[in-house]
Amino acid sequence: MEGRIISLNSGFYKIILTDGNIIEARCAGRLRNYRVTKNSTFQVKLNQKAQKIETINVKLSPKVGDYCEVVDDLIVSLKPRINSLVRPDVSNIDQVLLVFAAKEPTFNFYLLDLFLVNILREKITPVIVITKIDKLTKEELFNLKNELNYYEKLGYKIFYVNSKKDYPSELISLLSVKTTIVAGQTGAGKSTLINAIIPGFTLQTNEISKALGRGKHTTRITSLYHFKDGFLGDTPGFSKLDLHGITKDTLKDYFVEFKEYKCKFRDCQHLENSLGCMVVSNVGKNIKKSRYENYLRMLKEIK
Ligand SMILES: Nc1nc2c(ncn2[C@@H]2O[C@H](COP(=O)(O)OP(=O)(O)OP(=O)(O)O)[C@@H](O)[C@H]2O)c(=O)[nH]1
Ligand SMILES: [Mg+2]
Ligand SMILES: [Zn+2]
Repeated sequence: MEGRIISLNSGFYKIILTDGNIIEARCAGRLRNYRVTKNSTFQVKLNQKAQKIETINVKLSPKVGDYCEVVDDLIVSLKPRINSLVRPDVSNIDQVLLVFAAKEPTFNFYLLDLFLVNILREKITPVIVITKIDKLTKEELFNLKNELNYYEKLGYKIFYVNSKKDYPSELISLLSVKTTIVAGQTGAGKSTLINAIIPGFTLQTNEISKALGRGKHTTRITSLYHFKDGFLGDTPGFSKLDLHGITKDTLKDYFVEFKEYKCKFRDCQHLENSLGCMVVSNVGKNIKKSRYENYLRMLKEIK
């Protein structure tokens, strides 16, 4: 039997089979990827891209999002992954809704840039969703939109929602036939957003702890839900994010605007003291200052 892992809880994997049935299985030890041949019978509409990937012979443990083969109640093999994120821990994703609260927790541009880098590295499409806009004054919202306008110009879609009231309908059309997950800080409103999107859903949500200014980790596991011929997944929030597999030389590739200014120096890291660097000379003009500062901060972290 073949299927896709939609959740993992204390060693038990929930798997949606190609016929739509959901079963529970375990995994005996670590697995080996196996070759996906062109005429593989695994032609579910769940995610056809899985067919195109070359075999990589690594041993890995199954995770949510993986396509797998099950014999009896055991996962026996995994399909090669298209991509794989560490936080949240999930694979074969087309799209991530980066959920940021406009307020509570406070909007954090560094986290946004960090997130974008991690997602772009895995060739996943980011969509920025700003929740809790009802908590801002008109002026505050205007200012936030003004700041975020820069990201829109970079080509990222941004949605502004009050998930408690509005039905973010424009967002829905982006979800069909794709695997999309919500990701973001604890208390940002990820589960609330999914409840607003999927009719009848009542995932557990929780007020963020005002005293601490951060959330209480309400969602504890990643789960994919079948929606619009694709999947929409809820994930646990986090308060910290690392850079995974990114080096000091590749970091700049994920700051898409840097490429536009065609720095003439080979292997330039666009450091502040690089005389004649076209990126540096555009900072504060065409390049948002906070983006550049966040780039330097990440570079420092990598080094
Ligand atoms: N006013 C308002 N409150 C919201 C909105 N979205 C979420 N909330 C509230 O924010 C709190 C946190 O929401 P959750 O959906 O539990 O947040 P989460 O991101 O899933 O949190 P974790 O599961 O811990 O990662 C809840 O009290 C929600 O009711 C919104 O658009 N407006
Ligand atoms: Mg949640
Ligand atoms: Zn440069």
